[in-house]
Amino acid sequence: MAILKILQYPDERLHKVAGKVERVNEATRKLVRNMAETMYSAPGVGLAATQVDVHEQIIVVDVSEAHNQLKVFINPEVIASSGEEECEEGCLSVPGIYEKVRRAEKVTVRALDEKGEPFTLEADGFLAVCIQHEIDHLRGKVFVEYLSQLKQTRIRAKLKKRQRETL
Ligand code: GNR
Ligand code: NI
Repeated sequence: MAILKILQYPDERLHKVAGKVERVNEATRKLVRNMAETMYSAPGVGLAATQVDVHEQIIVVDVSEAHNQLKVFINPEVIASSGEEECEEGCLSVPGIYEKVRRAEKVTVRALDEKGEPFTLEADGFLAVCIQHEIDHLRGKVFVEYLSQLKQTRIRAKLKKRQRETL
């Protein structure tokens, strides 16, 4: 297994749109294992392949306290959503920044699992927030893009400065 390098905002590769996984094979499963290890070690509750510079529709999520409920979504699609909820979000690609984002309260997601089998999951609460945050990454969207232009400019400047100082 391996810890993968997570792209840091503002990096234009975070805005690439991920392509569909054509077939789920051993290489897909190896990437999933490495993404899970990277997420747990960060630590984080989710990770999208986009964040490790792989532009395929793969996400891993685990919102359990014991880190024993890994969920893998390949080619995920939100097929239904309802309600609205605001949650303070963070992102491993935008370290140290936490801001409130409004999203659907409940989502129904259709995806393939790591065996390539289709499944449907209904999620609410924090799991629903995380799934939407990760699917956004696959579309090239980072949560700060929901904020005002002023906040985005400030966050970009802050992270660029920090990246210069830690080189
Ligand atoms: O670890 C993470 N925490 C988090 C908190 C609130 C809303 C979303 C998230 S996802 C984030 C990991 C991450 O960046 N995934 O893309
Ligand atoms: Ni993120």
